[in-house]
Parts: sequence; structure tokens; C-alpha cells
Amino acid sequence: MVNLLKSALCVSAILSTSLVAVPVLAEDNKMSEDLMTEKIGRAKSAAPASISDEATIVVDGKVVVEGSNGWTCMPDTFPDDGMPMCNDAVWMEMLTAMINKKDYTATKIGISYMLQGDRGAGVSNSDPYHPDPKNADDYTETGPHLMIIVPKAMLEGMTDDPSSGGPYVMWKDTPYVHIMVPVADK
Ligand SMILES: [Cu+2]
Repeated sequence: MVNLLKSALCVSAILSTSLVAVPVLAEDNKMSEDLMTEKIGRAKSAAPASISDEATIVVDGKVVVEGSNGWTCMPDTFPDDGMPMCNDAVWMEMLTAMINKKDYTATKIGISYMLQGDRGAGVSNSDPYHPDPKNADDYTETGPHLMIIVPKAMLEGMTDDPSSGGPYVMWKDTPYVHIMVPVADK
């Protein structure tokens, strides 16, 4: 819960400061330059270079690289879980709602890249707030994948079984529902 709150503050900060240039490495003396370089590299590894090279990079809730293409890459999905992702604006909006437990209604398509997969960090397929997601009954490790937000009516008939071998619905009975699209085996 502390983590979620921390991350809530972080994502709100991202959205509210996205137009402000934020100074980089030197400011944060808690994190070594090597660690920051590693985290930026991990963030970028979530998407093809054609996307991540021009993306805004957010590390621990701070913008450390200002991007220019509307994408945001992060080294972690939840704090320190090691699951990098690159999100479009729709995904950032949905994640902010999820973290703040606010309602969200998809009105357009949103895309997120997770080309490193979940790296064993664990995510419950039904509950974004599962206290121990690695041991959730409905966690199935997923390799490289895309995540797609669509208006809810379009999800009808799609399986929510993560072990089906194909695309599946995650967080089905929540406002944060999306399609997981595996693109390679883990
Ligand atoms: Cu994912």
C-alpha cells in the first residue's frame, strides 16, 4: 500500500510537471549515476528503439529525460518491480487512475509495450491491488507483450485466461481492463 501511494504521488507528479524541464542526474544524490544509467536503459528496453529513443523517461516518479514523441518509458511498473514499460498518453492516464483508485472509462485505444515481459515480478490477472501478486492464483508469467486499452464493449467474448496461449483480458472486472497480447515466448 505504501508502494502504491508512493507511486500514486509519482504518476501525478509526472502528469502535472510534464511541461516542465526537470534537471537530471546530478540532482538526485541518492542514486548513483551507474544505477540511473541502468534504470534508463531498462526503461528503454520495453519498446523498440524507434519509440524509446524519443520517449520521456521517468525513473522513480521523476522525469529524467524529456522526450518528444508522446511516449513515456519507465524501468518499473510498480515501484522497484523491475518490469519496464513504455506507454502512450492513454495508458498513462489509465495507470494514474488505477494507482489513485479513481474511475476510468476508455474512450479510445491505448498502447503499452512490455517487450521484457513481467520478468517474474508477478501480476494478478484479476486484481491490480493484489497484496502478493507473485503468488496470486491467477498469475501466469507472460513474456514480451503489448497491452491494449479499448472501450470495454469491444472485449466481449475474449478470454481472461492468461494461460490460453493467445491474447487475453487482464483486470477484467475493473475500470483498468486491457488486452494482453503476447508477442514472443518467455
Ligand atoms: Cu504488461
